[in-house]
Amino acid sequence: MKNSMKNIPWQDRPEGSNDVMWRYNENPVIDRYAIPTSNSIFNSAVVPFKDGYAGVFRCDNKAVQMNIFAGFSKDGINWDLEHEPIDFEAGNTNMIESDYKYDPRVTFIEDRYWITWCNGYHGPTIGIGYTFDFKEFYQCENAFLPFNRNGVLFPEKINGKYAMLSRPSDNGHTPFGDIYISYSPDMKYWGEHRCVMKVAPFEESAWQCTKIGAGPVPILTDEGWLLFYHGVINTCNGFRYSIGAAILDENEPEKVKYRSQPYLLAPAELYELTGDVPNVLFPCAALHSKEEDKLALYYGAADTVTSVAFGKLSEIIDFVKNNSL
Ligand code: BMA
Repeated sequence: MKNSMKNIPWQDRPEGSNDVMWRYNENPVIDRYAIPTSNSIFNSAVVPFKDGYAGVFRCDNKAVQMNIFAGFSKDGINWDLEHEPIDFEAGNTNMIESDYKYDPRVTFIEDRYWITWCNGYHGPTIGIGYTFDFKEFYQCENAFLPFNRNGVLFPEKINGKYAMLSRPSDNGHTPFGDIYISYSPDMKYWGEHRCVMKVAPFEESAWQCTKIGAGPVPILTDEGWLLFYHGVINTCNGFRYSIGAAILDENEPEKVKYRSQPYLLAPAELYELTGDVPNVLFPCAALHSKEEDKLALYYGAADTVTSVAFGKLSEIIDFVKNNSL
């Protein structure tokens, strides 16, 4: 993929830090009230677009209706978000019902930008849509039956088929959750469902012992697919969401080669610890440049605002390999 970090105001690891990833020092990059109707803007996805970036943003309004909005940026930090939600036309189906939309991911495959999100259809399931220009959008068949969340496409076909990670769930604040992969010849019919990875044993890695879900679109590296994911522990004060990473086999991504035992980022800053849902880091996008060895991770903080963290691609891969479960 072309250098997607070129306009980002990169920051080096802060002096004195040993952490594998570090936060942008002006976080959060998108305020909860960035558009007139919003209560919160978080769990959002960005991609390189034209001479800058485009994105699909989860904006909950002040009635706390969840919907997704297009946005544009020159530098990946300062965003202009549309004030109206995305209005989808029929894509490969006329059945484009949606009670709500949230937690989008975006990736370019072949000739267009594909979007997945959690789509309300008799409960949460995986919605799919596409756009060529972030102006007109088309909605396709839902990928799966309810209940499912965290549908994340791979950025290219694998063995001739589209591939998607997902996390079968329930209709509420699911107290379980493992990551599966499914394949499709046409983005409409999905099958060949395989388990990729399950929660970790409490005594080995408790931050990811209650549920896990895929985050950004996986990145192909020399070691395989780098997958950031969220991991959850159920505490006496509720769920706590942290960020880990795994490396999946390039040709058989249901095979996990490495998986981080320690988290890469966990709630620690005020904007992560307080908000509508405290103690949540929820990554939905990553920009990277292999040549420059740089990565920018976009994550929702406390279900309220959108933030960015940086890391060196090679160091993240080494960290996952050297600290694998
Ligand atoms: C999940 C989803 C996410 C949210 C998270 C933490 O179930 O609803 O959108 O960020 O819970 O509240």
